[in-house]
Amino acid sequence: MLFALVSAFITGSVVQAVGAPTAGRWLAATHGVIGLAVLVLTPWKSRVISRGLERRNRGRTLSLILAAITLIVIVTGVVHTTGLLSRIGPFTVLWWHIAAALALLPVLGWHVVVRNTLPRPLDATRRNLLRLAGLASTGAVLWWGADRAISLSGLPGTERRFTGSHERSSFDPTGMPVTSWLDDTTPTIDPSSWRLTLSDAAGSRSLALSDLASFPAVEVTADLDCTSGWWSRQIWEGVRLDRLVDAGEARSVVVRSATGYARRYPITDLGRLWLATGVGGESLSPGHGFPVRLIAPHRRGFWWVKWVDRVETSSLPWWVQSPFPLT
Ligand code: HEM
Ligand code: HEM
Ligand SMILES: Nc1nc2c(c(=O)[nH]1)N[C@H]1C(S)=C(S)[C@@H](COP(=O)(O)O)O[C@H]1N2
Ligand SMILES: [Mo]
Repeated sequence: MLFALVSAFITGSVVQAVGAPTAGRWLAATHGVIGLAVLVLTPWKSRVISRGLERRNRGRTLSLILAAITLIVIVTGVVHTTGLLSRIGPFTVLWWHIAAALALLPVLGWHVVVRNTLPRPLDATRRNLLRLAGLASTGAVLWWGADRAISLSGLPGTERRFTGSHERSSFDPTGMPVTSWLDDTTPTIDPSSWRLTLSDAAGSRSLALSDLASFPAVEVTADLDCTSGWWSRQIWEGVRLDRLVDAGEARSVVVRSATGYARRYPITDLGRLWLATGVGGESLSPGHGFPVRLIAPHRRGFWWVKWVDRVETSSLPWWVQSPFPLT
């Protein structure tokens, strides 16, 4: 169970980090299979639980809280997948799923330590490996059944993207949710005083909006896929970064927001990143990044930096950053 929960946590996080269709589809399915395998273990676990409850172990309440959190994680996972419900209170169902999974980790750690059952090397016997295979296939059957049930009943989840996200307001930018990663709020930016600072092999310079407008802009149809569980396809208008940036010997490029939010990309991405000033034929709305935001079609939403005011190349590799933003 420990193994299943930890693997579920890891695969869930990796699904959120990855933006590539082939890997993504398999990852999401694997995550679902592992998550449902936790359910398969309940009959065995329920015996351990009743024994533990009879013994009146100290710290029982926290174990029961652990059980409640686990249930929430699995139920929100399945509900998100069906697409039946998009939000609970202020947050999306997937947001609750992730929050509950994050809360689960420390409580699970405590439980395993207090009940003194850390995994032993002895546990990797042939018999247990066979059991593991049985568990994985039962999880897979459940996942497949859930997936078939969702399609057959025509639930919204049938249409979900390979990341598990549900479609929202495509080709209607005004209906597209305004989202921030954690705590960013929409800044008020005066377009006449806004400047883009570029720092690269050609030195440092600053562009006004009118300067940016003199670069060739193109339309890019791209899917913004937020890790809170929705995606939206829009026609963006912007300047490709390799038209603005002189890569030189740099290994990465950092795109910064006026709010301080920033991401670092491999330098080879310059040809597939755009600085957008418009969407759906209009300029960006403040919430969606006015005056300029990044379009990163092959990446998850948190890479689409809004309110960009600085782009700089760097000699560091792109992975010198937290895998997920910290603000
Ligand atoms: C999310 C997963 C889990 C839940 C919801 C859960 C829940 C519980 C509950 C409610 C009890 C009975 C009350 C108590 O003794 O505290 C219990 C007992 C116990 N659990 Fe867990 N548990 C989980 C995972 C694990 C894991 C991963 C291990 C070991 C690696 C483990 C080992 C034990 C042991 C040894 C007992 C005591 C049994 C006894 O006294 O005979 N549990 N668990
Ligand atoms: C203990 C940890 C976790 C468990 C037990 C778990 C379990 C589940 C389950 C049962 C599903 C539904 C699968 C289905 O109905 O086909 C699911 C879906 C999902 N979970 Fe988790 N999860 C965990 C952690 C996470 C984390 C940490 C993330 C992200 C950071 C995450 C992201 C997702 C996503 C994106 C889906 C939708 C996949 C799809 O629609 O195909 N999960 N999870
Ligand atoms: N500056 C800044 N840019 C940001 C974010 C943020 O919090 N701050 N959130 C990102 C996330 S998580 C997503 S999904 C998209 C959402 O874009 P939207 O609000 O235009 O839908 O913006 C990204 N860009
Ligand atoms: Mo997001």
